[in-house]
Amino acid sequence: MPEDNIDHVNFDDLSKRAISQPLISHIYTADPSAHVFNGKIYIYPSHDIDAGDAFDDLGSHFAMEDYHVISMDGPQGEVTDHGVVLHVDDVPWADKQMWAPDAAEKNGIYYLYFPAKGHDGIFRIGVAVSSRPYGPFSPQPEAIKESFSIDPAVFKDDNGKYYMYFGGIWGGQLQRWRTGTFKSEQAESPVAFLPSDDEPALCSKVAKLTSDLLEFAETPQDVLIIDEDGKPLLSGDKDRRFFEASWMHKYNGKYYFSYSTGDTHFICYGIGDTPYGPFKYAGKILEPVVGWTSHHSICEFSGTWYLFYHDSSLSKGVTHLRSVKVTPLEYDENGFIKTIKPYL
Ligand code: FUB
Repeated sequence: MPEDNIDHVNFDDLSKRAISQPLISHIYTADPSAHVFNGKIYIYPSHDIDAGDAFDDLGSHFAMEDYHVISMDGPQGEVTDHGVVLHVDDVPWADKQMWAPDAAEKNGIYYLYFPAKGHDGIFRIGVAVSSRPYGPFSPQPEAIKESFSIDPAVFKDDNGKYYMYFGGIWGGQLQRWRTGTFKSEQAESPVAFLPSDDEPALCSKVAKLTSDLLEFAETPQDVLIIDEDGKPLLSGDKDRRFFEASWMHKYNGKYYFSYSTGDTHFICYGIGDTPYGPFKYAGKILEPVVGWTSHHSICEFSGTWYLFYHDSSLSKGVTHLRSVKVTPLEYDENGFIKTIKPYL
């Protein structure tokens, strides 16, 4: 239920019909990236605030300044907020808009990956390091070399290799990198430089990380999503094409690439045979939630799979004040994910 019709929504009724409730309500949190570290669930979300910026199609109202980490002993367990683990003022290269983060672990070291706009107004992706999953995290002095756009998601494959998926169109600036260099003209238009409707859609990007997990080990390449005929999804296929919020998980040896369709508000996915794809479009994971954005992660805990997601029900529909939630996720006998309706 995106922003239109929001005036007609009875939020008390909607909250009662919601399949799950906010995990925490003393702050607003969004974009939950969940991982199991040391037998506990750790969630790395955005920390939503109201900085007074007006709603626009570039996402200027998402003016977040810091990150918290949330942990739980299990999906039904008590939730701990570990407080501020990284602030934009502590990141030399970053100026503002600390958007959707993710984390990874290697050899007992924890890495927090985050996008932010640099002082030049260009989104880059940074990394900060800690000896504990709940931080605090110390940022690297520079952003990851040749990084751009938003929404990093880091996936560890069974062979110990790590891959970063990233990118987002409109305010996430992916379309402005189409030619390989950043287009600074028409900065106020979220759709300038997008392919036309009958051209292949822009893709999320993927790059293997270096063994120290601090840089790209290769030039990022396209994460292709193909239709039932093996053709790339088109830019005009707005109910299915990639917009932002990449996530990767593995189920029964197959690679599941999931993402948000942005302006059509679905979480969708495709299935592939390698971390690079291509991924054959496989369906919807989550129907639209209250609020404009939808963003998720998927992880297994004690043999059950869970979808972590957000909505704006607690803030009564305020797009940039969201709350993190969790609900079980099921596969059918053919490995397809059963679509989740967030409200009964
Ligand atoms: O939270 C800011 C942005 O909203 C994220 O980076 C996007 O994925 C969307 O959820």
